[in-house]
Amino acid sequence: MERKIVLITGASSGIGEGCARKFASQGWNLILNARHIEKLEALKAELEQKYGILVYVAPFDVRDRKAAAEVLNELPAKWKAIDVLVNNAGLVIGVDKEFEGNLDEWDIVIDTNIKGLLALTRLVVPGMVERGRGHIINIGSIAGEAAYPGGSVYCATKAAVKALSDGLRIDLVDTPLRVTNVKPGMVETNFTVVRYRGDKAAADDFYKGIRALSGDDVAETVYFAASAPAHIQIAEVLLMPTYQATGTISYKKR
Ligand code: 8X3
Repeated sequence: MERKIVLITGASSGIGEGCARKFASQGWNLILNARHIEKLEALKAELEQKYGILVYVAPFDVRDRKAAAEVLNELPAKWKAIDVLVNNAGLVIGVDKEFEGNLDEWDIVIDTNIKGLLALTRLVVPGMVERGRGHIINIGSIAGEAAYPGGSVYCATKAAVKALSDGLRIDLVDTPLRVTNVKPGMVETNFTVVRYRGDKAAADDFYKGIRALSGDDVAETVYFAASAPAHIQIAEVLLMPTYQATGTISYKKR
């Protein structure tokens, strides 16, 4: 059976890991990217055994576009025809005010969320255009809809993901390729621990009183877009917990 291939960045945890599990369960072969190889190797062993699919481990930091190019250019022939690119790798560090935060941390956020996504798009999409087949699914955020306190740089990167998704959709309009921007609200993953610079208690407190989405919940939406009939382009999806209304308004039972 000819299996489809999905490349997922930031696949070692959270939404990326959820996507790996979902696509694997549907019989897709996976190219899994993250910075650290150990978690990817463990996922590979688990998912290959469980679903009889194949996993190619692609360890690099999406900020390092030379490393990304090396790994992707060296893909064995049978792995080159990527059907879906899930640009998921992303983070935020800190909840500082725009005039007080750490510029070095913001470099990491901007370089990952914007420039890393762009580098992967630039590396993978030309092959999709050549093959006349492909789908780019960017993980945006409710944070891209409007700025919120302590989030201006992160919100700006996710607004950029929206512009990059819309721009790519325009640039590909005369091709069969599709572009989707999936914009989650509150998702309970390690993302928030990183946001609070490793303070697990602060992260746990953030989710107290509300049932947040899981990485697996978001993966369902990603897969829905990826598996839609070829003539349907899910351009954007904004999804959030039932008790959340906007990036700043949610109801937490305390
Ligand atoms: C992160 C979701 O709600 O913290 O993309 O902005 S939120």
